[in-house]
Amino acid sequence: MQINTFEEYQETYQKSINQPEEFWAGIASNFLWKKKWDNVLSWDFASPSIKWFEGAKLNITENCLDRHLAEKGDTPAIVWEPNDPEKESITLTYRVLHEQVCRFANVLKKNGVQKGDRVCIYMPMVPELAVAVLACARIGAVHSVVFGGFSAKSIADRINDAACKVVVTADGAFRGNKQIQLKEVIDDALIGCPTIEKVIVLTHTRTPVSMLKGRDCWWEDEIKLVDSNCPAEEMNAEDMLFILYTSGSTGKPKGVVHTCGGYMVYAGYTFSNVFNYQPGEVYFCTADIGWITGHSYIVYGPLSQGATTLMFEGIPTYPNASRFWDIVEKHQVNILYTAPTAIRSLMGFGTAPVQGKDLSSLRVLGSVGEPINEEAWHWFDEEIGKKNCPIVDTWWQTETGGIMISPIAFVTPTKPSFATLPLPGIQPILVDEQGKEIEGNGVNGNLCIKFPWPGMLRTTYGDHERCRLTYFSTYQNLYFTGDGCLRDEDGYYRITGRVDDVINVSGHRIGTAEVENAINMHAGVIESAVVGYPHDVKGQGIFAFVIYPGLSKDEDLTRKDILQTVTRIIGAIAKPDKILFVSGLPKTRSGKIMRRILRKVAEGDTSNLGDISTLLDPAVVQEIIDKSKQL
Ligand code: 6R9
Repeated sequence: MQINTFEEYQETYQKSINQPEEFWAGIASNFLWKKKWDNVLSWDFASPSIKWFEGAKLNITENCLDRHLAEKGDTPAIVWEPNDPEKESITLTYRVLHEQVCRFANVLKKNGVQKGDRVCIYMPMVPELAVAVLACARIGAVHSVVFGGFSAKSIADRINDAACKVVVTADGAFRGNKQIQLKEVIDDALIGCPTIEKVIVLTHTRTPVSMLKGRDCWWEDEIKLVDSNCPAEEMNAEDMLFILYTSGSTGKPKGVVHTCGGYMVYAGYTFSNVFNYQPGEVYFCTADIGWITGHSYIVYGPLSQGATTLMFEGIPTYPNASRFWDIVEKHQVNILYTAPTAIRSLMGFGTAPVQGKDLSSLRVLGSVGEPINEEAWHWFDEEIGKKNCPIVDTWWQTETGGIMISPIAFVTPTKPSFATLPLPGIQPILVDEQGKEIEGNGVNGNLCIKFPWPGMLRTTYGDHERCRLTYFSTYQNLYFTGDGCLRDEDGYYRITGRVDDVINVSGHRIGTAEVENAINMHAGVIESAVVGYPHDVKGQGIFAFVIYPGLSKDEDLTRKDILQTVTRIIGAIAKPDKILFVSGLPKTRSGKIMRRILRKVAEGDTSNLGDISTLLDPAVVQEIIDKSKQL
């Protein structure tokens, strides 16, 4: 399944385009199926309706666990590194992980979870999070993991959207020198969640929590009451595997749906190839399982390939900026997959935290989540990879399920800040605003994909029309990514960032409308407009223009109040970096906010605002410019 030379890549790519069904059937035959498919692919982007490996039966956990037991039972599946470096790390072999997953799967069953039921998982980065995810998959329940940084309201919205039956959580989480009271947040969320019947709570931080009789139970107690034998549920290839919520240009996050067969094949194939994973190697992805990167490249991709995946509970700067490098040295990490925002933040500490650390085990480096700037690319290459490790700059999305455009380690010649070339099976196309294909090289356009791949989303939960409208209606017969893209003279792809109203803050997708809604909920706020602006560490920062009549002299306190409101409504990750109070917003005569102008102001570039004559009240622009200079 692994590609070893550039010529082989080119041949494989050609084949994957000319005979996609044959190609993917070949890849899929490397996995364990209970029954083979009747049909490799049927599709129609207009509906959209996408079906891969129809008729096939499988369980993804048999691919991630059972099939490795005979030869790799004693191989580490998960190595866990705690937040506190003084505490012991934990290793779960494939045998132990299998047993824990089966046990917890039985706990879910005992608590009423059946095939097809939705389970919300809100947990710290501990091995039990992976166990809970896999236990759902074991019994055919659909997991919906919610990142530990989201607020009670965000959790409630997600639980209600999917009508989840059970929540799996923990008392709390450690993050650097902070503690997050997860159970408390869940308790707040559940006030408005009538579908939840049971809450299973893992003991982790040992903070006191309230346990509601009849609803809440302890993970540790429950697993004692069940045995470790849990046959894997037979799933159809197109049965739902999980829902993961992500932000778009409208206010409400969407539940992206992935299915069992195609997702498994795609996550496994891309993991094995992009990182050139070799048996016995230690692979460390620094993402959180609350995001798609964690789903595909901490859990499903690596485990389906029998890899050793390292899970880290903490943050890169705790207890100091050497933490990642200490982990690499301690666990002899061979492959490190991280995000530009982490690289930039560590770069800020200079080279001292890297000095004296033995990074010689590293073989491949990876980047994901946002465009990586050249400076960060070179720092990663020189200081961490010692110019000896290929960097795979992997472009993909929650919706794509797995890596789409990326170098293949040791195969594709890399170029700083370029995601380079499409993986086999991926057919990117650049289009102009009208949807006309932009051919040739040295061109810019909106990035679309013109042919299905096994890992792509199938729908948005509970609202198929929204899936059609968001991804398949902008351009006919194309999947629209929402990203702008350059194809250079060599045919290499560089993702230039979102062309819609989505901001990418430290690799986290945040919809401007979502933040505006949250700000507008604050008493006193009449209206707001939110835009992204370049931020040295986060990639993009959040800039909010807020109309707040009757603002008292203490602007700063009001700013903090608004931040508090946003934290309550969405979570701390959506807090604006800058808030500017204004008396009006630049609107067109039809009432549309001209974000182009606000973006320029946020960037601090007000010299050329372009044509503002179509504005209802051009005078507000001058006021905004003057005020922004005082900020
Ligand atoms: C995997 C993930 C998706 C958006 C995507 C794009 C940006 C991700 C990138 C990248 C440039 C890369 N993005 N990887 N931009 N280069 N290597 O991040 O999924 O959270 O859904 O975000 O992130 O803008 O559209 P998700």
